[in-house]
Amino acid sequence: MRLPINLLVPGVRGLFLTGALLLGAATTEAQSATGVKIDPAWLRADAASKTAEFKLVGGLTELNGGMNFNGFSRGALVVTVPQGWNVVLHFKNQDPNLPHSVEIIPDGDAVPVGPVPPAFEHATTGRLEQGFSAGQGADARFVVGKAGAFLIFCAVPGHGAAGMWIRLAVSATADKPALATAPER
Ligand SMILES: [Cu+2]
Repeated sequence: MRLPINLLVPGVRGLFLTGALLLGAATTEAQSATGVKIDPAWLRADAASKTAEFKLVGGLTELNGGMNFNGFSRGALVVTVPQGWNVVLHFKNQDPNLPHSVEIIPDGDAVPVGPVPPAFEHATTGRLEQGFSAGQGADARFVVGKAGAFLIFCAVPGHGAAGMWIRLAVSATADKPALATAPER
């Protein structure tokens, strides 16, 4: 009985090792698949007028079939803005294949399938359902009056639920806007 067990142990160890190596490789690939680093030029802040301007690009890369903002999906990019500031989203769609739109929605348990009322007045690009085709876009201007966790969400049916959303954190304590990455959800 001992011999088979002794023979099994190295085999099991080998399996664990292989698993760990594969896991490591998959993680590295997932990170490089994102392919995009934060460009500080995306975000401009003017403290005097309490205005944050954010350049938001639909389908910047091929990640998630083009269903990404600035190359990020599933909450992997976080835009933090102090509560009470003005926000201007300069949205442009660069995806040659799919139309996209933008609205700010509350962070809930499930990402909606299509358009819902925005979390802040005017916090949409319009054309929510049909979206903007490649080369088109619109600005959204709104005031982030309440602190909390929100999503920058594509309302073209199915896109948000497929991962086309990043995060907007409205902070009661931050003194200036910031960009950061986060784990995907
Ligand atoms: Cu979309």
